[in-house]
Amino acid sequence: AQDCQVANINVMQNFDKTRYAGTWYAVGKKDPEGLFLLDNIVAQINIEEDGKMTATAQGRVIILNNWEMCAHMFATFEETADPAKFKMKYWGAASYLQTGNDDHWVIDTDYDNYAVHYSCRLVDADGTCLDGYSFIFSRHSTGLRPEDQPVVLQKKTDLCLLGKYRRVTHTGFCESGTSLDPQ
Ligand code: AZE
Repeated sequence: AQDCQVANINVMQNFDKTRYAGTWYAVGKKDPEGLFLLDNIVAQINIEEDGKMTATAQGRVIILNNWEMCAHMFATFEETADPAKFKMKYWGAASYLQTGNDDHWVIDTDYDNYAVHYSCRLVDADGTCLDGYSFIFSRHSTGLRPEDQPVVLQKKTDLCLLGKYRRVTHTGFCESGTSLDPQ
């Protein structure tokens, strides 16, 4: 919806979590307030034997003024009445990382190439989002395919977040074994 009301945001129709499973590279992000993942962000979505969705994620962070590390995160998802809207409980492999309970909405995906994620943490009195974040995910670490770019651009516009995204680089920081937290 173009009225920027969180309650009117359209999410993926007939969302199929089994097709959403697997590796996603963040190629774009809109940051929330406060500490956040910087770059080299990779999410791995899993469907457990009981059918529940879980995830692991990693990304470069800077914590405690200037301590750069690779954050290893875990998440469990609670389903809601809408199959594309989840509640995500998450925590870090190390205790000094962030824990939280955020919305995890899948706005659009073709499952094989791109996914647009959205999470509003704080809805303002007027119904718009006061603090939230969004990821553009790709199955390819190199970015979106040219044919997916107009689709994603339209979704950014629908979310009232056009111009608020930054590119997420993948330099191998979280693959190089320089992580300081327990693997
Ligand atoms: C997400 C993909 C699914 C699993 C998880 C995700 C989000 C993770 C964070 C992590 C923040 C960590 C910080 C550490 C200092 C949506 C990428 C867990 C928001 C800030």
